[in-house]
Order: sequence, then C-alpha cells, then structure tokens
Amino acid sequence: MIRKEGVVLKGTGGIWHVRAESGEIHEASLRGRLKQEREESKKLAVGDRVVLETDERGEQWAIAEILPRHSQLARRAPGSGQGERIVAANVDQVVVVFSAAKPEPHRRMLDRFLVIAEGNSLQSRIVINKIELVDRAETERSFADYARAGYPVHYTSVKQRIGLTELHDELAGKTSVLTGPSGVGKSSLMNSMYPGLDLRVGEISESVNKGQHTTVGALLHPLPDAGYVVDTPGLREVGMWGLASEHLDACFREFVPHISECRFGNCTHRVEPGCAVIKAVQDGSISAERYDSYLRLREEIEDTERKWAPYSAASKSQKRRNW
Ligand SMILES: Nc1nc2c(ncn2[C@@H]2O[C@H](COP(=O)(O)OP(=O)(O)O)[C@@H](O)[C@H]2O)c(=O)[nH]1
Ligand SMILES: [Mg+2]
Ligand SMILES: [Zn+2]
Repeated sequence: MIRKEGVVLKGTGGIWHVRAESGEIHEASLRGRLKQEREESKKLAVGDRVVLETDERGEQWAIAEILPRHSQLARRAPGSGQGERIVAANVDQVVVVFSAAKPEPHRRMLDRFLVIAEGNSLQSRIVINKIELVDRAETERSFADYARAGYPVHYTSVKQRIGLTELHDELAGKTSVLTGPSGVGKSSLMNSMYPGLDLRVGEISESVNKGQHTTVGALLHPLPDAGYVVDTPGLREVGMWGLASEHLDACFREFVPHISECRFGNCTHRVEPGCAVIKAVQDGSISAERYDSYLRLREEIEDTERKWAPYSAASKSQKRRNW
C-alpha cells in the first residue's frame, strides 16, 4: 500500500482530484468512514490537504485522512449554524479585483467582498486594474481609506504592464481566492502573469449561472511557480449569509479600535449617544463612504434576520462568534 499527501483541486460526483507533491494528479474517492463523518468541519473542500492511500492491489486511490485546516472560506445558511458549505480550505488571502475605469469601481461591492473575507478571518488584498486609463494619483486618493485601514492596494495595468511583478510576488506560494466583477481584467491579469494558465475566474456566476441558486464548486488551480488560485463561481454567491448583524462592525477593520470605546456595548453605531464610531467618522479617521457601506450592509443583514427569525429562534442561543 502506498500513502502520500496531496491537495484537493476539485470534486465532482464523489470523485476528487488530488494533486500530490510531485505534481501528479490522482482521482480518489473518500473512504467510507470519512463519508459518514457528519461534522461540518470535516466536509471535504478544494484546498484541503489529505492523505491518499492505494487499495491492496495498488490500483485505486482513496482519501484516507483529511488533515487539519488553517483557514476556510465558508458560507452558512441564515438563521442557524446549519447548512454550512466550505467553498475552499486553507485559503491564505482574498484578492479583490476592480478596474479604475471601464467599468467604474463599485465601492459598495468592494466593501461587501472585504466583509466576507473578514467574516472568515481571511486577509484581503485589493487590485485596481486598468490604471493607465485614469489619473493614478487621483485614484490612489480615492482608495486611500482602504490603504489606511490596512489593506494592501495594488494599482495595475495589463495593457502597460504596471504592477504585475509585485502582484505576482504576492500570489507566489499562497492560496488566493481571486474575485471581482466581470470585465475588470481578472483573466487578463492571470494570463499576463501566467501565460497559458486557463482560468475561468468567476465567470460561472456572472453568465451561465445567473439567477440560479445552484452553486458550482470551486476549483483550485496550481500556479506554475508555487501556490494556488481558487477559482470560485463568485464570492457574491458566498454572500453574507449567516453573518450576525452585531458582528458586522468588526468586519470593517478601521472600526475595530473604536468599537470598544462606544458607550453602549451593543451599540449599532447608528444613532446612539457616545458612539465612538460616529465620532471617528466626524473627525475623519473613518471615511464617510465606508461608514455608509456599513449602514447599508447592516440594514440588509437585519432584513435577512427578520425574515429568518421564525426559523432561527431555537438556535439564537448558540449563535457563534464567527459566521
Ligand atoms: N485598458 C485596459 N484594458 C484592460 C486591462 N486589462 C484588461 N483589459 C480589458 O478588459 C476587458 C475585460 O478583461 P477580462 O480579463 O476578460 O476581465 P474579467 O471579466 O475580469 O476576467 C478585456 O477587453 C481586456 O482586454 C488593462 O489593464 N487596461
Ligand atoms: Mg474572466
Ligand atoms: Zn458605536
């Protein structure tokens, strides 16, 4: 019997594609014992590190063990903690791509992606592509609040080959979830950094799958040097489902130092007296736009919570700190 470790690249119909350290890809099914594991955290996902074993005749590979994860990108159904889906495991960072123009950057959507990443305790990195189309200094000023909040911001141009080496270096050796709206240049960026790499990057959700609730599984693409890119059917589908409204504030990084200074422990940062977040917006240390995003997302999450309240009353007491 041969045993080796590998990383799950994709799964379809119970068959998992697992890449061994040698680069060889094996098709394997889950051992029956693992299949019966109902514990959410044990569900297999792309990015999982597993131990493969052959059968006695050395013909077929099976996944004998799922190794511990250091992180995951999950979606949870609203209401209870039930129905969690792991989109990808062992993710190192979320790379959110927008363009400086054509199409115009959509800040509200950017904030939503960042919240999803924060809610999963994942690092994010922002890429503003097509920078040659605009005045760079002006664009940098308009994203200054993200840099100030601690997010690395890359300004790139595939057309003029600006910032590609720096971005490439930040992908090397890491597992990155690449996301962003259609048309901003995700495929172009990947193709110019990794010629020949065939990525669909989020296209499923944007075209084929539009309006449907089916979630096509994520794929893990090995990068030619080292590292992986998770090609998801769009983070939007991951959504903020299951993020409790009272945890949203902590998903806005620059709010965090202020939250504990609010007079009320359950401050929603909307109208409360003695709110340190509102004060920070007034004195300019939190940008009015980010604060506005917070208010809108909070509305949205509370709407969802009201809708699901009848179903989740029983699970209220077991609400988790993470979502
Ligand atoms: N001007 C300009 N156009 C770009 C740049 N990068 C990509 N594009 C164009 O933007 C369009 C969408 O690119 P694509 O990579 O398909 O975007 P995706 O939908 O995010 O994968 C294509 O016509 C690209 O040629 C860039 O840096 N500058
Ligand atoms: Mg594309
Ligand atoms: Zn407050």
